[in-house]
Amino acid sequence: MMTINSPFPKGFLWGGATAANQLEGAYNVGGKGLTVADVLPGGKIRDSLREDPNFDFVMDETKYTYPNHDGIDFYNRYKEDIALFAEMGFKAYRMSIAWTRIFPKGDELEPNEEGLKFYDRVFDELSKHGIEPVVTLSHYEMPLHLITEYGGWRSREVLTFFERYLHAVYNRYKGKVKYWLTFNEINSGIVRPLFGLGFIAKNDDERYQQKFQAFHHQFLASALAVKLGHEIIPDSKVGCMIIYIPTYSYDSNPENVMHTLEVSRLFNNFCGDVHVFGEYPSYMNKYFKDHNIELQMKDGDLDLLKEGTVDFISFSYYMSRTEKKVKTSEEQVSGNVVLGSIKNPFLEASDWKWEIDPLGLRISLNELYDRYHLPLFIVENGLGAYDKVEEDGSIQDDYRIDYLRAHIKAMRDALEDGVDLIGYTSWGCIDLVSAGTGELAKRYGFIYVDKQDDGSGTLERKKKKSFDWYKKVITTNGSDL
Ligand code: BGP
Repeated sequence: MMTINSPFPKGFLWGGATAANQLEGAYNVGGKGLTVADVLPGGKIRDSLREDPNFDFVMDETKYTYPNHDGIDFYNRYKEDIALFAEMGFKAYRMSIAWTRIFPKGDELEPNEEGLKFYDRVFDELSKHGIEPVVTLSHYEMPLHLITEYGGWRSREVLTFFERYLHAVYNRYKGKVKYWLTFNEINSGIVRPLFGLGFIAKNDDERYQQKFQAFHHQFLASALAVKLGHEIIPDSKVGCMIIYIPTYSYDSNPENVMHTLEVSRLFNNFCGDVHVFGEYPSYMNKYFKDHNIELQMKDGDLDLLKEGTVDFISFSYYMSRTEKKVKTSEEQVSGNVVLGSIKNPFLEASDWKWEIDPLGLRISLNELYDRYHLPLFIVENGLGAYDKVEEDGSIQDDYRIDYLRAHIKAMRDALEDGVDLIGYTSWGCIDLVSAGTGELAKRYGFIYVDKQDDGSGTLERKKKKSFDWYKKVITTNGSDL
């Protein structure tokens, strides 16, 4: 083993990350209710639903079956999967609780015991292996009933139901879970309210007034999650979770630089600022005014935001983006399809046009730490790629190793810059269903799952080449990459 001193602190939380609706399967088992993810089709079209005016939240068994209903059957195979995580040496496992296993419709008075028991079993299994759970309270799903009956997070009533959910899980798991994350990639609602906020913005009223009202309710819910977390589990640490995408100006034209600042504030900073400072940032006043947004608040709302500021910042990092105030039509289509940003000539992109930028991770860590002075936790990072099983059964995913190595080096540099980074859980440590596209073919794992998008496959788990590599990284605490 290498003897080089590692810049990673002792106790650094190395591990992997997943989300309930992307791997558990068993979507209607154990009393579980339907969630937003259960009515999204699989296949490449999912992303295009973001603003589809014809999309409706209706369960149609003929359309919405594989893969999101079956996931990778973690519901039944969690012991085998956790044993593989333990073999890699995981110190932490980021996972989410499906709200609909605990409150199938969302507005019941009492939790579903069978759902609670499932996560008891998972947490006990993790504890057996000495793996610390890091639990997302809501990862891109909310009970479908709360969407169809109440309009998702636009309704203030949802806050009451979420509070009930918080009491149920905090009281049940208080001896088992210390690290909690509130809403997965909360700022994704800026561009994609479907997953997190529970609606599709089809007109300007929904795009501005209703969307930011929904955000306000989620901020209150997040603050409540921190406050109650500290009350019920005194040693708990509760963090927010944002997608961080460092945003570069296309050139030194001050018009483009100012535009870039505005894009970045809204996307990268707004949600984090509310979570850390417990108040709305002043730059949002102008945005609200320009878009005729008037938030409806109740007495005590602003106090709650102040009382529930987060203990740490967790974030996902996959790519950077490049902005220009006025884009040519060619630039509009050549860049990042999800974000509408333009192509960066210095960077290569993944098969899904996500621009690969390890230095961007170092930049992100520095920007976040300079701004917030709070511990940082990277809870998602990885390369979605098509993997091939060779004739001898091996999976030679050197491209994934290269991607992860470069990003871990960037973390090392950021630690040397003085950033306080407490952990790294790489995304999709075991292959799972893609959130953006609904496919299984976009794989991230160290562990291959034999399941294809047409439903074929045995679900057998196989170690990829990256499995042993990541194991070595963890054993040497990041000194041997
Ligand atoms: C994040 C989500 C995850 C995950 C990941 C990869 O946005 O929090 O749920 O899926 O991105 O994205 P995708 O699955 O679209 O490749």
